[in-house]
Formats: sequence, C-alpha cells, structure tokens
Amino acid sequence: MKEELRLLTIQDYSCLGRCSLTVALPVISSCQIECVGVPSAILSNHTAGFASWTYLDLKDELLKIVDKWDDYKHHFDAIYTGYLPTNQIDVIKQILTKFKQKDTLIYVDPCFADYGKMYAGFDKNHVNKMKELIKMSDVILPNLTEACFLSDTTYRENFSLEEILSILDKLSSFGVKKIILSGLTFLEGKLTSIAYDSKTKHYVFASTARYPYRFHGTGDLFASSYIALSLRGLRDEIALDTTQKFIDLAIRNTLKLGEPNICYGVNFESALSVLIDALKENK
Ligand code: PXL
Repeated sequence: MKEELRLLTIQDYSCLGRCSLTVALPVISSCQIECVGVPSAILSNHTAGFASWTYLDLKDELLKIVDKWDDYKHHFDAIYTGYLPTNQIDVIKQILTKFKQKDTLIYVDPCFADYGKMYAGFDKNHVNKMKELIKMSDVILPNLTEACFLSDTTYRENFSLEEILSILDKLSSFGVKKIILSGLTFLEGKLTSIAYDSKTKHYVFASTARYPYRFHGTGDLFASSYIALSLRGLRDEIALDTTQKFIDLAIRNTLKLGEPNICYGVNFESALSVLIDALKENK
C-alpha cells in the first residue's frame, strides 16, 4: 500500500445540503487520501428538495484550472467524477485523457437520478453523454435508478437478485472492470449494495437497515466512502460493509436529533470514526 495517495474529484460545490464536494472532501480526507477537488459549478444548495437555487457554471474554468498544473506534473492515483451538467461531459473526457496514467483508476458515479426519476435539468441526452464517460472508466457506482436508465431497463423498486444480476451483466458491456450498485431492496427491510466484477461475474454484497426517509446526499457519501476505502486497499466485502455502516450510523445520529429535514442530508460528521477505525483494523 502506497503511503501517499492523491485523488482528483470533479463535481459541483453545493454550499448548503451536504452533497458532492462538501461530502467528498471530508470523507476522502478522513481516509488519509489527498483530495484535490475541482468544482464544476457552484450552487447555493442542491436541486433535490429545495424550491430554488443559484447556479454558476464553471465549464470554461475547468481546463484553465487543470492546465495550470502542467508545470508541476501531478500524478493522480484515482479520478472520481460525480454530479456533472450535460454540457461539461466532453471537457471532463478531455481531463480524464490528460491525467489517466497506467496506474490511475477512474471512478464514475453517474449521479443524475434517484427513486425512479432524473434530477432537475437532466434528460435522455444526458444519459447518452454519461454512457460515453462511463466507457472511459474502470469502476462505476450507479444507484438502481441510474443503472436502469443506463441499461435501458424499466425502473422498479423491487427487483429480485436474478434481475439485478441481469442489469449488472448489461452494464458490464460498457467495458468497466467493476460495478458498485447501491440502493437495492431485494432483502426485506434492508438496503443492500453489491460489488460486481464484470469479468468473473463474481459479486459480494453488504446490507444495513432501511429507513422510511429519502435523505439527500447519501449516494455521494456512499461513493466517496467506497472509493476512499477501496483505494486504501480494503477488499470489496469490507469496503462495502464499512460504507453501509458509516451511512447507517450517520442516519441514526440524524434521527436522534428529532424529525429530520431530508434536504440537509445526514449527520455524517459524527460517523467519520467508522471509516478511520476500519482503516486501523484492516492495516
Ligand atoms: O447528490 C446529488 C446531487 C449533487 N449535486 C447537485 C444536486 C444533486 C441531486 O439532486 O442537485 C447540485
């Protein structure tokens, strides 16, 4: 295991509402990985649940920012993309090409839909652009809704494990090495995630309790936590199990504070020790 790891992440900075960069930076840093966060846009708050928001598109800044680093020859162990506006995907593809070295792992969280619906502002064109980005990646981390859009499957909440494996098989045709699929409910009363190896079709899964709330930002916490733990060398069973437990504790700590406002995400700050302890135990 390398002592020093550096990850580049490109996604929006939504000031209020605990998602995207505001969760990726602390989660990845707490796993002792340098997290170079490039904001693709700045919003007052995310677009899911809040009635309105401000939006500053930074598309024209992206290449200027990363080209400024040419003199310093940064090496990235991983690149992780999250929520991205459709008009930025071509620029992001250029950035991946620029920084991908032999040992750079590319993680794409498609991050455009949940609970059967696309987020505000996305359409079929975005799904097609996302398919192009995914073809450049090693690992994708869709939730069930995104997996359905990307595999042209009609969304339902309660797929059986066999049906989920068939969706995973379709997604492996994008040429990715691994698919980390979250938000599955095939085990009653549980929320399950699966890590699926496209080549061997081997899979492992982890489950925790399911709560009757649709908290915002848990997908971004999930992706950041899994990516950081797996980059630090934890095998998939442990990285998934720890990630599920981390989010579960964050939800329980949120619920302890009273009836939650789901827009504000979950109290993950109080659960970061789950990640730190897992890294100590699995050294
Ligand atoms: O968590 C996903 C996300 C990230 N960023 C912004 C969003 C959303 C989901 O709606 O609106 C701006």
